[in-house]
Amino acid sequence: MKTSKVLLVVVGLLVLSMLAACAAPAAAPAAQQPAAAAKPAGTASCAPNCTAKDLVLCYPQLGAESDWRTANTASFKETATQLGIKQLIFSDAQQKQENQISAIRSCIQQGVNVIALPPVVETGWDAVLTEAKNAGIPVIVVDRSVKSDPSLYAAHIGSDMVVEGQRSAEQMNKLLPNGGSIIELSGTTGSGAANGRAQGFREKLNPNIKIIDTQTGNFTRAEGKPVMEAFLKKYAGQIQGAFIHNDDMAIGAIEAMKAAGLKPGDMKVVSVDGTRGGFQAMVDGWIQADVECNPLLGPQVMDLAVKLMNGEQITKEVLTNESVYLPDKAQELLPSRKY
Ligand code: GYE
Repeated sequence: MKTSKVLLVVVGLLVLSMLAACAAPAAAPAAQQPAAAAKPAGTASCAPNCTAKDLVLCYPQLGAESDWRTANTASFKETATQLGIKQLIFSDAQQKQENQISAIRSCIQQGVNVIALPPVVETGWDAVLTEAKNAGIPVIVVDRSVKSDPSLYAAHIGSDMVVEGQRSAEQMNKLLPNGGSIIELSGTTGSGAANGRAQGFREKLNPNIKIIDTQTGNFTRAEGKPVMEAFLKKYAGQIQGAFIHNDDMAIGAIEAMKAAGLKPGDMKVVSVDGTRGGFQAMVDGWIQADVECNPLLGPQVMDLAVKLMNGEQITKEVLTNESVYLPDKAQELLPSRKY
């Protein structure tokens, strides 16, 4: 019968294939083969002997909004020259994420060894980080953080912005022991620096101190001034203190305070960065505490970049050592400030 014949053939074939499988030498699947230790992605052909001279580094800087940023850019350019790296591909995104993304894409196309990214904001990086990863180019996140899966970048080097916010609150607590109303001049909306500082500040601020308003000044002097002007109009005579997310905005805000007839110390100001401008404002009595944030990250980033090229094991999160400066030491330390 037709069906029985077909069945016979099928069974026959089955038996044959089983016999063949038994007779064949067991070929181990590729994954089980004792592979030579895989080189981490991003390892360069010069590994393990790559030096800074082999490094082509992409640095899509986020902007030139502050003295901190100027010092950060200078640190990268000076370190690149000092170490004699092969090439530093530098660009300025003018505080626009889309500009940083296109700069990264251009670096991927040029086949750089490593990309160091100071992200203007925290979110929206997944696509371009995936593109870099797929191209085998490691990304070191510099300064501000990203909210992306850590598998998408090699490491982060920068400050703990939450700790900076906590330190700022501790200073404000000391300056206003009986409590009071304060305003907050915040950094770029959505940036890791502004988010972290705002969070840490709220975590440690005494409950008798109330933040009555918060506005962004985008980390610039130009925007810090009108924001303080508006605060002083709206809350005339009601503000005892100000938490200002960076020295540049503080310097802009101080101009507005002077114009409104305030005297140094009338409003307690806690600022962040510790730039020369911030130190001068402490000497002049306008800033009562300056929480340090270190921009001189060039040497650490380039050292790490060479390690990545060599396929070396690296630390994923590298935090900068920082402290708090008060007016009593400002005069003495000002001449030695590097930024
Ligand atoms: O505090 C500010 C700059 O991201 C830490 O950005 C940096 C901040 C810094 O514009 O001055």
